[in-house]
Amino acid sequence: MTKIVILTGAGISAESGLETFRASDGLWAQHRVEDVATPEAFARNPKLVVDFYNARRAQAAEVSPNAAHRALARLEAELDGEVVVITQNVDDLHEQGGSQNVMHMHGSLKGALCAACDHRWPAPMVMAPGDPCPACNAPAARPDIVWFGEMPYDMDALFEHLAEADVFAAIGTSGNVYPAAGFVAEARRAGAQTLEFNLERSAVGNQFAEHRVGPATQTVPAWVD
Ligand code: BJW
Repeated sequence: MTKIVILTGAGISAESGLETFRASDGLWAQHRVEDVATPEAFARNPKLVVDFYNARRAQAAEVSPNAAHRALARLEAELDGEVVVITQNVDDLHEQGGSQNVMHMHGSLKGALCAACDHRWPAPMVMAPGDPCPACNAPAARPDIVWFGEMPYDMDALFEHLAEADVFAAIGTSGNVYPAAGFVAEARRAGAQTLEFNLERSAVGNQFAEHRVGPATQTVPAWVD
């Protein structure tokens, strides 16, 4: 039975209309990463951080899955084997596109997390700093997002999937952020065939055996179908 593990990044959602992080007009061009995506930034200025994620949540609610998301859902439905999508994205376009086996290693815009007791619950469309936690009542609600310096979700399960992969494909990710950037090395160690789908070679592009260069909405359906 073939096992395909797919890592996705902001590039797969770009053609749905969501900005990537490291393009010159991307998210980090308007916000210094240390101002919005670290626990220290949230402690210093919770309103700035919560407003940034409120704006991202509103944008994500406006967009739809594209041909690349839908192709991955077809792959999962039709493959005689297992497809696991590990996404770094905090949107839910994979699920909207029909994928069922999706792991959100960097959290989700749809989630809230208690900074005091780690309870997780569905986020309202507009969060406010100091919203109370429904479990412990501390005024400590924060977006359920994995920031720099924090441990991504489900690491043990992710590494188990990588160790069992026959094929590892990375789609639309720049290879700048670890541990995700190290997954290709892990998959190679497991003997997987490795492919990268991107507009250009990523920072870890030389570790992939194959490259499909171009927009994901073209290269991913061409691979799947
Ligand atoms: C297209 C396209 C189209 C465009 N078609 N392609 C080892 C070495 C050095 C540092 C570290 C290290 N290990 C850990 C660190 C520290 C740190 C880190 O990596 N720092 C680096 C900056 C060096 N990592 C962490 O702190 C992580 N935690 C951690 O490591 O815990 C300890 C641990 C140790 C060992 C094992 C396990 C754990 C946490 C990282 C959290 C990242 N959080 C963010 C923000 C929150 C989410 C959000 O707000 O949305 O997550 S950062 C940001 O980058 C976001 C993304 O998920 C992530 C990756 O970005 P992505 O998706 O690759 O986007 P871009 O914009 O960079 O690239 C887009 C790509 O698409 C480009 O290549 C385009 O060409 C392409 N593209 N359009 C195809 N149409």
